[in-house]
Parts: sequence; structure tokens; C-alpha cells
Amino acid sequence: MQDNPAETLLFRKLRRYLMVEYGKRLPYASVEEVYQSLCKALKEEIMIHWVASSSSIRKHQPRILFYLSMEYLPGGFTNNNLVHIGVKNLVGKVLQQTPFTLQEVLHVEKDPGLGNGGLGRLASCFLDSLAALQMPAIGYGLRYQYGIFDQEIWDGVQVERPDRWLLRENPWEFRRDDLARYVEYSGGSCSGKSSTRATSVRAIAYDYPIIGFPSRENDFSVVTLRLWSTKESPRNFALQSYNAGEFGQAGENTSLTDVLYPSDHHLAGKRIRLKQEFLLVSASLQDIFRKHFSRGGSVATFADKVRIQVNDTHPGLVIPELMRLLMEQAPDLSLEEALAITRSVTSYTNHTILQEALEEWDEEKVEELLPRQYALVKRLHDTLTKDKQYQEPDLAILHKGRVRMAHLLLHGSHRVNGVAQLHSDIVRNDLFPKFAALYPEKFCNVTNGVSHRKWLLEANPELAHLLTQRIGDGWIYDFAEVRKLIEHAEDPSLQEEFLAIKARGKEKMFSFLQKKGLLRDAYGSVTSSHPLLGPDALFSVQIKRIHEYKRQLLHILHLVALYLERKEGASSGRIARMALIGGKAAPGYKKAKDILRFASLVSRKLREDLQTKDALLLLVLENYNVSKTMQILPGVDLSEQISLAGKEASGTGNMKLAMNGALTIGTDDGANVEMRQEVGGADWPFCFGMSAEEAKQAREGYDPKEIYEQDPLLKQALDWIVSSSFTTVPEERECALAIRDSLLEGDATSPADPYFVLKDFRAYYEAQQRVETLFQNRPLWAKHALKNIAGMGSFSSDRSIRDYAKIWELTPCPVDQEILHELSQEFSFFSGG
Ligand code: 26Q
Repeated sequence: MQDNPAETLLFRKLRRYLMVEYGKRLPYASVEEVYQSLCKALKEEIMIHWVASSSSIRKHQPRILFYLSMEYLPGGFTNNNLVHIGVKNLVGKVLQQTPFTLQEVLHVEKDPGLGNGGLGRLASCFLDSLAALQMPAIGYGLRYQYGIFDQEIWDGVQVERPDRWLLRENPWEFRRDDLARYVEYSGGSCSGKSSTRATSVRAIAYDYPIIGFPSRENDFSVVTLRLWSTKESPRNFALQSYNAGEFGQAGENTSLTDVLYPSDHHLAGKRIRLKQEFLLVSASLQDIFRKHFSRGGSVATFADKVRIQVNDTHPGLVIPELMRLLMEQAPDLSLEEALAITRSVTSYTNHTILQEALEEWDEEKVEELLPRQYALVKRLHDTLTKDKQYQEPDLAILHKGRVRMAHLLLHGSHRVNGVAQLHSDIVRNDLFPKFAALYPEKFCNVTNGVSHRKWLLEANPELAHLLTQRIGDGWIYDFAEVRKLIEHAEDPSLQEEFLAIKARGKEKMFSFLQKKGLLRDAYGSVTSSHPLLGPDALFSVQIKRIHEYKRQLLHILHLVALYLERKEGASSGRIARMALIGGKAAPGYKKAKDILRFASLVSRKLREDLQTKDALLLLVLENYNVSKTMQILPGVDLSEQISLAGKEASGTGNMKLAMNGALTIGTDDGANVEMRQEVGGADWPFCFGMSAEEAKQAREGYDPKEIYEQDPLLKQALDWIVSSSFTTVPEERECALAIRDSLLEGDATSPADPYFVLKDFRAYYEAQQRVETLFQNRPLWAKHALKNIAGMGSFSSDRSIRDYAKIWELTPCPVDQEILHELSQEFSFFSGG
């Protein structure tokens, strides 16, 4: 038996839960039961802090931030919580007395994939930082029964599988029937056209604790993530429709929150999506009103006490709905007064400038489904357009029969921000110049950041330990302190230690990947394992959603070029390289699926060619998600951030990889620009390609065929991919042809090479040559890498949240020690076991 009292206690609790909940004694419990019981034991620790956090807010009545997002990607809760409560080692030891290791137990948990990519992960990083900084805040979202699909790649073809994260009981969620709210749809039309039957849908809240990293004083706050679900409410089932044989209709409202729409950057105008967006807005606003008014607030104090941040335009209906609720609450309030309050409360973050991603809804659809909100949108539009200075089509909310969500938010909120300086400049000058002229004070920038505790401390404990040894543990609390590493970057012993950690990172990652199986045949069965290269090979990684603008094609074509060069014997001075591409394609995005298949074709060619397979490989990683990122980060040498300049709003993977000591090969796009500035050009040697300004001009007269004709290597590569030695079946050849045609010919829907892959190819190739040269000087490489880590100080989401806090005029509300003390006293019998 162990002699550490904390261990004894936790072990006792674990066994007690196994008995009480599952009727099991330890040797007979399954890994799932041990996982559940462990989480329940941990919850005892968390609950008091959670209650204390909420009670402190109730007592001190600070202004509160309400963060609205259709997406969150928190990753596994359990490991995160273990690190934040500081009991990971302890739990590891306790589990030694069970048949399972900590890794096995953590493995039970499936990532909640409640988001598509960057935007959803950013929301989770922000909640983490809000909690760490002890800000009074709550996050609202939807509890999708099925999150982002599980991706399988069958011989190069993406197959989407339902994500079943809720298959078993989720120990980290708390169903809150007491907070259920009714959301009203349809029922009447303001224009007097046919009115539809009103329906009211019951949304149930599920709360998740987001545990803040403890402050230096060692106390921690807990922020609530509140997700709405329509699933478990039998009331939502329309029995009358069912009896009338309208089965689809009957279940529509119980299944509203069933599925996350799996596309980013593209809107199809789906009715259910609009219903989802309004569900989030209406249920959350009702909850905000309940909180505000139950604590003695009034309409007069609303603008002082409430801040709402909308994560892209998806929750943009807050503008009309908040105005409507305010006017309902205070019938004397004029439209202008309601707008003024709404404006002081709301701010909007833009995450994309791609035209196809700017959200618009058919007026008719909005009017039919949301007549009350539509009436307000229309009134707002009409009122604004009465004024001469607003009479400009580029400022209109309603335009050509559509509701422009961004315009609604630009008029209705206090601030609009982009997510990196370059992006914010584009938002102001190119996307909404007329708005910028009208409301110059609204436009601002908040550069994204990531949770350095998750992506460095939790994902790469060895590197984190090395940092702490050298510069103390201050960086964990204030990431700006990581800059101190600069002074040590020249130290050969540190460089060596860094390289050793990197090598171990690679080995661990490879064994993790290999264990999962890396290849499937055309029937979906996992087949042979994939060859991998040792830690001496350069390991480069491009992990992100598959999208043309992110230019995975540039990456793949470069590998083809390297391969062809090697085949011709030009390998002197060349290093062994292993590339990894991971990411999901939106199910309806044909070109993205082609890119994925093309990558798989190249991958197959490289691993099957005996002449080159020990020197050049491409791994196409299936089902890229948050937990895989955690496994991959520590081993990466080179981070591929090669989007067409001006198109990637910020990027956040770029930050995670750089924090883990990867060097970046990247265009001057999104946050890459600021990262380069912070690190300093000399330590950012692989910057390449057109600038955003050049890219803007490049369309005119662009002829990719000219480049193709003039660059023999590129020509060779593009010719080879359609040759018979590359593909085996007709579908593969079609895929290769489609890729080549999209670059050289274009079609009715798109010009040739819309994202200038060919135009940037040579510059990319040359930057990759610089990579290979530098990689052969390991100490120098390590020095650059250390300086890159040192330059990441301002890319923590703590900094982003401090910037947003200025917009919100929000101040921390630490846990009230008196409350915590009282609670601890009252419930001390828990911790006494
Ligand atoms: C909207 C309506 C219907 C269906 C889908 C959508 C939808 C969903 C997600 C539209 C866009 C998105 C996601 C956008 C996104 O992730 N943008 C990324 O945001 C990151 C965080 O700011 C940035 O770092 C990335 O540069 C940006 O691409």
C-alpha cells in the first residue's frame, strides 16, 4: 500500500465509485468503468471550485462576458483537467494499482468534435484563457449529438463516419433541466403573406466545467461551457405530424442539434442550419436575461453589465433578437434606444474574407422561419436607409432578397475585429471599406493566440520541463516570459537537449501513429503498416482542413518534384525527408477530396518505390483532430504554413507548432507575418512567395501555362502525374487529371490555378532548399528553433483575451476566498473520504 495520503484517498474514492456505480471490485472492472469512476472522483475536487466561481460572480456582480460560438473543440477533458488540477502524476501512481495505465484510461475518452477547425479550437483556447485569467465569463454553444465526422481514408478516398462521442455516459457534462428554455419558430408573417404554424422547441442546457490553470496563488476558477440540446426533450417530437405520416417533419425539432454542419468556409443556405443558429441565439439570450434580471438587473443596467462576443457571423441573429427582447421587456424603448444598448453590448469577430464563406440568408426563408426577428431586421434596415449617409448598397443589410449577416453585425455591434493584423487590415480596407468610412472607431484587431498550457505544457511535457529548468516556471503563468530563452539559445548544451527531446518526440509519435494503423485498402480494412523514417530525417507537417487556399497542392507537387529529381539521380546534398499531411475535407467539396486522394496517390508511389523509400515519404494521416495534434506536435521539425497570402485569416496551428520548436516554412499570411516580426527575420529563414498585395494584383493577365512552360521541373511534375506510371485505376487517373486541369485549364466555376500554386512554386522550392541546407547543421537549426520558441510570447490566448478584455472593459473576478472557505468547510467530509 502507498503511504501518500492523497494517493490513498483518491484510490479509496475510485474504488468506492466502482462499487456504487457499477457494482464492481477492482480486478473485475473494465477500463471504461475505471475511467468513469476516476472522473467522478476528480469531480469532487472540481465541484467546490466551480460553485465557488459562480457564487463569487453572483456576490460581486461584475460585468460578465457571454461568448457565443456555434463551434468548440476542447479536446479530451480528462487529461486537461488532470494537468490543471495538478494531479497527473498522482493519478498515474494510483492507477498503477489497477490493471490499466493512465494512457489506456485516457484513451477511453473520445474528443468532443463540436467544431470544424480553427474557429472552434480558438473558442476553446479562449475559454481556457478566460478561466485561467479568472474572468467572469460563460461560453454558449450547441451539444451536437454527432460532431465533425470521423474520417477514414480508403485507398485514398475519404469516407465519412458518424462521430459517436456521446455513445457512453459523459462524466464531464451536467444536464440542467432547470435551465431549459423554449425557442419559438415561425407563426405569422409581418408582410401579411401566408403565415406558418408557430412551433416552440425546448432546449435543454448541458454544462461542462472549463478549469482554469491555477494562478500563482494556487487557486483556480472554473468557467462554464453551456451547450444546448433539443434531443432529450420528448416534447419536441411532433406526434401529430407523425400520425399524419410526415415522419421527417415529426422528428425535425428533436433532431435539431443532431449534427454539426461539416463544412468550413462555405454556406449552402440550409434551413436546419438557420434553425440551429437561432436556437443558440435565443436560448442563450434568454439565459442571459434570466441571469441579469434575477440578480436585480434592469434594462437600464443591461449595457453596463453584459458583453456578448459573437464568433463569426453564425450567431449574428443576436442583433435583432436582443433588440426585440429589450423592447419586449421595456415597451417604451424606441428602436434607436434598443439599438444603442445592443451596440454597446455586442462585438463581432470576423474569421474569413473568402466570399463564399460570408453568411447570407434568403429573406423569404428568414421571414418564414423567424418572422419576429425578420420584422426587426427589416425595421432596422428601413430606419438606417432613411438616413442619407446609409443609402449605399454596400452598407445595406437587405440586398437582392438576402439578409447579409456581416452587415447586420457591423451596424449592430460595438466593435468588429479581424484575427491577425494583416487580416484586420483587409477586413477594413478591402472587405468593408464603406463601413470603415462610416464607423472608423469600430474596426480593430485582436491577433489570435493559443493556449500555451495545452499546446506546450500538456502536449510536450519534456520540452516544458526543459524550459522551466532554464528560465523558471514563470512562462506557464505569463507566456511573455518565454522570451528569456533568447539568452540561452546559443548554449550548445541546451541545443543538444532540445534536439534529443525532438528526436524522442518523433519516436513517440511514430509509435503512437503506427499503433493506430496507418493504411486502409479500398474496402476500408486496415492493412500493412506504413514505413516511417528515423529521427534523423526531416519531419515536415501540414495539418489543417483541406482547402484550395491552404495550398496542400503546393506541398504535394513539391514532393513530386523531389521524387523525380531523385529518380534522375540528383540526390547529392539531399536529406531524407518525411512529410505528413492531415486534415478533413468538407463532404461536399469535390476539389478538396481530389486533393486528399492525390496526396494519397503520391504517398503510395513514394512508399512503394524501393529506390527512394528510405529517403522520401509522405504520410497521409487519417482523422486529424485535437488529440492527434497533441501527439504530433513534439516531433515536428518543419511547419508548413503555405496559404496564398491574404487568404488565411490568422492560422493557429502555425503558433502551436512554433511553440514546440518547429521552424516555419511560410508565406507572409495571417499571423505568420506577426510571428516573423516577433521572431526576427534572421531566425525566420523560410519565408517565401507573393505578398498579399502582390497576390491581389496577380489575377490580371495571369497565365499559369506560361509558368508551366518555363519551369522544366514543374512541367515534368505536372506531366508525370497524368502518366500511366503514376495511377493504376481509371478513377485515380481522373483525379490526377482533375488536379492538373484545375491548375492549367480552369473551368466554368473557377479560373485556372485560382490560388497561384504555380506562381509560388519556384519560390517554395528554393525555400525548401534552404531548409535542407540548414537542417544539416543541427546546432544552428536548434538555435533557430529555440529563438522561435522565445518569439512566441505574444501568441498565447492569454494575450488575446487581455486584448479582448479591453474591448469588453472586463476585469477579473477571482474566486472569493471566503466563499471557497465556507464551501470547503461545509463539504470537507467529501475530501475526508
Ligand atoms: C457556416 C454556415 C454553415 C455551415 C458552415 C459554416 C462555417 C463553419 C465554420 C463557416 C466557416 C467556418 C470556419 C471558419 C474558420 O475556421 N476560420 C478560421 O478561423 C481561425 C480562427 O480565427 C483562423 O485562424 C483561420 O485562419 C480561419 O480560416
